Amino acid sequence: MRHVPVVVVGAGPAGLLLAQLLHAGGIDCVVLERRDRAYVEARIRAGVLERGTVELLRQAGVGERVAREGLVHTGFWLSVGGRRHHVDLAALTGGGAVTVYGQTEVVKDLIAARVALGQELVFEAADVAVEGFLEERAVVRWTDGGSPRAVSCDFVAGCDGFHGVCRASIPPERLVVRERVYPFAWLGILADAPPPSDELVYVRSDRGFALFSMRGPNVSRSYLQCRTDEDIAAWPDDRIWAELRRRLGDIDAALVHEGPVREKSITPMRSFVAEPLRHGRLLLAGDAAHIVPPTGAKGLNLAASDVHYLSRALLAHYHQGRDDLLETYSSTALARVWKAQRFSWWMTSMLHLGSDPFDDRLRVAELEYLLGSTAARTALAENYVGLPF
Ligand code: RFL
Ligand code: PHB
Repeated sequence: MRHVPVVVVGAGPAGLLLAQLLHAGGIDCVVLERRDRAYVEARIRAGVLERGTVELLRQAGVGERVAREGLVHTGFWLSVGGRRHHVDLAALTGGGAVTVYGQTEVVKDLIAARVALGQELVFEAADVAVEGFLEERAVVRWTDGGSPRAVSCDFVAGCDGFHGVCRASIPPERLVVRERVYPFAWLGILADAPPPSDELVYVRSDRGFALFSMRGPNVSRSYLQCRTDEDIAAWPDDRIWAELRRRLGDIDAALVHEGPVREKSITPMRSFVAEPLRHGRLLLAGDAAHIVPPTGAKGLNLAASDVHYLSRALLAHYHQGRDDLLETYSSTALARVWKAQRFSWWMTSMLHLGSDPFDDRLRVAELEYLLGSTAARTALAENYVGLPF
């Protein structure tokens, strides 16, 4: 059986970025992806990159397009009860900013780079199975166009997202799972229309949360808080635009520009962490190990910070014969994951409308405090631009 140093399961941002960083460090790997290339490149998800994530893309050799086309945002808006308040990220964090650049573009850049390097990337790898990761050698099996395939490896990187096979292969008694499922969801649209502002607008209104984001000066990405069992068929485009305007309030409603809706979907909201991230030769990274609700824009950035710690640990193993970073990978990555969990939970609770009147009134007080306190806004800004890796 062929032996490779590392098998990466999943060609999302975590798996592709890890493969690229390992290649830059002279370590070969095989990347196995269940879907086809077109599907992976078209999946619309995150849009806000922390500085550390942009820097990691640069280190991985794919920093050029994001530097050219990414929109640097030095602030965002909080709209509360119809009035907008500015959060000046740069002033509050001594020059901090985020970059608005679609996850789709990140994935396209990473796939193009791997293909250009002639490195192994298997799309439509079916029935991936991960075995022997607590033994001398791990073995990964899959089927490729109906033919069975297998490789042995030193390490398996489980980067196959929340519904992947890697976490599911770990005996449940070895995992500690902590989870919160929220009683609301997001209805998201991507439309060919300019966003209402050149910065993101997070809205708390008495009709629920809304978010106005973008993928470029003429492409808006907007979200509405909705029920978890919402029927998307009950939301024709006109109803969505009208609701977005209502949540933004009378003063700003006219800023909402309508345009052809290219994508429409409903996203459930969940906080989830499965610990530890290492099980012998199997190392989990990104959504395979943890999920945050999207309100804090942290999911993709956590995938990037996990991969930073993991690539560093694997390269130290191969080049310096040291395993201390592999041994501490889980605790190091999780320390940052839990801080982002706290922030994402806090942003989500503060901005969404709940069902408990007391809790809802507390959230309004929290927002009023935030708007009136530079200290509180500094804590928000520091977390939003991203804690150091
Ligand atoms: P992914 O992207 O889910 O990739 C996993 C890959 O593994 C493949 N796979 C398998 N391959 C082989 N065999 C199997 N058995 C497999 N099972 C699965 C899948 O096909 C897929 O290609 O996980 P990864 O790489 O960890 O990346 C995580 C991010 O995708 C995710 O955290 C973010 O999208 C979350 N997120 C956001 N994060 C941010 O940092 N900023 C944001 O602004 C932001 N906004 C969002 C978001 C997620 C959203 N949704 C749809 C949940 C907005 C939304 C609406
Ligand atoms: C997005 O542009 O998709 C986006 C932006 C900010 C968030 C979540 C999603 O907090």
